[in-house]
Amino acid sequence: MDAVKNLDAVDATTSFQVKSFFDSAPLLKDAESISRKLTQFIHQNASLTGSKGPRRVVCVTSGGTTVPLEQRCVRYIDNFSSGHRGATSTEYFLKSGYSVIFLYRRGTCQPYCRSLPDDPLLECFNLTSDSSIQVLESHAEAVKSAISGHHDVVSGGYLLKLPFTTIFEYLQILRLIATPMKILGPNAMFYLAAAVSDFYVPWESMAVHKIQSASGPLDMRLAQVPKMLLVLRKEWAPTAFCVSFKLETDKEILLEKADTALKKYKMHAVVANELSTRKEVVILVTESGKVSVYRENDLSVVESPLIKLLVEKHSTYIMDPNA
Ligand code: 9Z3
Repeated sequence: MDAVKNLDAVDATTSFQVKSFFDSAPLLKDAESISRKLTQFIHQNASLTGSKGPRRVVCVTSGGTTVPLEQRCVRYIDNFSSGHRGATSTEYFLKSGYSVIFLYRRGTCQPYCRSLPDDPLLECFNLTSDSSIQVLESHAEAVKSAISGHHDVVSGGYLLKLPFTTIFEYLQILRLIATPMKILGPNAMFYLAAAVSDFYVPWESMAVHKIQSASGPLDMRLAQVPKMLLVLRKEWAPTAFCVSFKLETDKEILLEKADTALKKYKMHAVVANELSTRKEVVILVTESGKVSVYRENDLSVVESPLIKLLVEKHSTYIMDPNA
C-alpha cells in the first residue's frame, strides 16, 4: 500500500534546522522507559481487531509547551491551553473505539475529570468521625464516573498517558511516538491540539543560571521552532491520518491561515478555532471544503460532533489512503 502520495522530501533547510533542534536539545529523561511503554501499547493494540477492522490508535496532544529561558529554569514563556480540548477529545475517541496515546502538559485537564471541581481531593471528599474518607453526596456522581471511565480504559490497555512540560520534551516524545506508530499504517491518527510554541531559546545559547535583573532590561532573541508538522507528515508518520489545529484571535485571518497550513504541511484536516469562541464552534478545513461544527447546546461539547466527523473522514482515508 502506497499511502505517501505527493510527499516530496523535507527541504534541506528544514532538515538542517530539525537536526540542530534535536542535537542541541537537553537529553529526554526516561526516554527508554517511554519507548518501552509505547512499543508495548502499540503492539498490543495493533493485534486487536473489532467488527470495524483493526483497532485504530490516535495520538492526542494537549496543553501548551513551555520555553525555558534558563537551563536551571526559573523563568519560562508559556503557550495558552487548558488542555480541555485534548482531554475531552480523548474521551470521544475512546468512545468511538480508538485507543489513545495522550501526550499532555503536566497539570492540565485530564480525560474523565471534566466534571470535577478544580481541587477534587479537597472539594469532593470528607473525613468521617472515625477518620475514614467519604465522598460528598454533591460530587458522588462526578467522582464515580471519573473513576470508572478512567479505570475501564486504562485497565483495558486503551489509554496511555505521557506528560511533557517544555517544547524540548514535547517534540522529542512526539518523535518517539511516531516511530512505532508506523506499523499501524493508515489506522494511525495524529490529532495535534497542543499549543506548541513557535519560538524558543536554543539550549546552547541559553543562560545556565537565573538571569540577573540587576543587569537591566532583558534583550533576548528567540529562534524559530522548525516546522515539525512537515517533518511529522513527511518523515515520521507518512501513512498516518494527520489533523492539526490553527488558533487565532483575529477571525479575519483564521481561515486563510488554516488553508495555508493544510496545503503547506499536507495535513488531512485542519481544525480552525478562535480563542474566544473555541468551546462553541470550530471549522473543519479539508481539501473538500470547510465545515462549521457547533456544539449542540450549552450542556454539550463541540468535541462530540467534531470527533464524529473526523472518525468518518479517517474511515474514508483508511479505505483509500491515496485518494
Ligand atoms: C488549539 O487550537 C486548541 O483548540 C486550543 C484548545 C489550544 C485553543 P484548550 O486547551 O484550548 O481547550 O483551553 N490548539 C493548537 C494551537 C496552536 O498553537 N496551533 C499552532 C498554530 O495555530 C499550530 S501547531 O499556529
